[in-house]
Amino acid sequence: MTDVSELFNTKYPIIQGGMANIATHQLCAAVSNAGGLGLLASGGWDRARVKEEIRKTKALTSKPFGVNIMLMSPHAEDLSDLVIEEGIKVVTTGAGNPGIYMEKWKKAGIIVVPVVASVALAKRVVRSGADAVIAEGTEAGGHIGELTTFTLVPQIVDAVNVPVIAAGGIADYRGVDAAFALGAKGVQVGTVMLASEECPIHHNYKLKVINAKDTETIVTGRETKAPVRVLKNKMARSYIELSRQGVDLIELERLTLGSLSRAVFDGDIDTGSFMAGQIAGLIKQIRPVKEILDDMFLKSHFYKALHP
Ligand code: TUI
Repeated sequence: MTDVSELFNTKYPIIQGGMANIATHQLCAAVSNAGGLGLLASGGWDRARVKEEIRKTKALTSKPFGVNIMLMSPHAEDLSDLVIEEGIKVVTTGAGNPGIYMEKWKKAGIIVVPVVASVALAKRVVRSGADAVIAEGTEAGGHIGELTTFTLVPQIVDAVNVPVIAAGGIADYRGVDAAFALGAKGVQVGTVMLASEECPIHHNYKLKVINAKDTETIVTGRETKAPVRVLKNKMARSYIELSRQGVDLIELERLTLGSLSRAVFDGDIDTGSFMAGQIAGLIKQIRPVKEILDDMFLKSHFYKALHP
């Protein structure tokens, strides 16, 4: 196999990250139409809402696309059946171990690609039938593990016999080449897609990404065992301050409730939760998805060598 473009039947070996409330049909179809594997993020949505998004995506693209299932969602079980009924080709999972769904997905012919943040989980999901794994480093936005992309990717490459897709900290051709040098066969990107023209988020969110400097992200929620990387703002600072003071977890949860929606839909600079990765500092412009992808791969030495 040259790279995961063969596995996904795409032009480029790239998956768009499954960003809750953000990766809807507009972004997913744009990425698939531009030669990547678009992904619908089901986040905390219920079956009916995800079905609607799948139908809308099918109307916008004839190219392959995938669905991401966030395993902490109360709807994960329902959605695990929906992807089979809808004939979805690729399923990625996040924030947990998808083991209990693997058998039925494999039987349905779905390409299953779990996001993992450790060698142990990578091995476990490959044993239960995963076709590839996404090794996501702690540079990534949203819910994260401990290890960096640079350390995680080669360790997982050596530990499993399926293609590894690198995620966390990749936003241009240099990141793609670094990932391939570590042994990855593809990349997943999220943050750079936030700054695409097609991404259906509030303009303030995009501005926050393109104006971010290198040290602009911070990790909240370490105490609740659900660390989440966000761009610094009033909300993130008060969360960190309150948790330092030992405020109880229920109080902290109340503070964050609905904060991602406030960022995505309302562009609420003060109380929104603007999830983004550390590479935000590298991203300076809002561009069409096709330009982002073409630039990322047509300048990549590895891609050019593999696709002469
Ligand atoms: O899932 C993500 N990123 C996300 S999910 C999300 S929604 C959310 N919001 C607040 C708190 C929690 C979730 C926002 N961003 N990325 C994939 C990912 N999966 N990153 C890390 C992991 C992961 C971590 C630990 C996967 C498995 C794991 O261990 C599970 C186990 O059972 O060993």
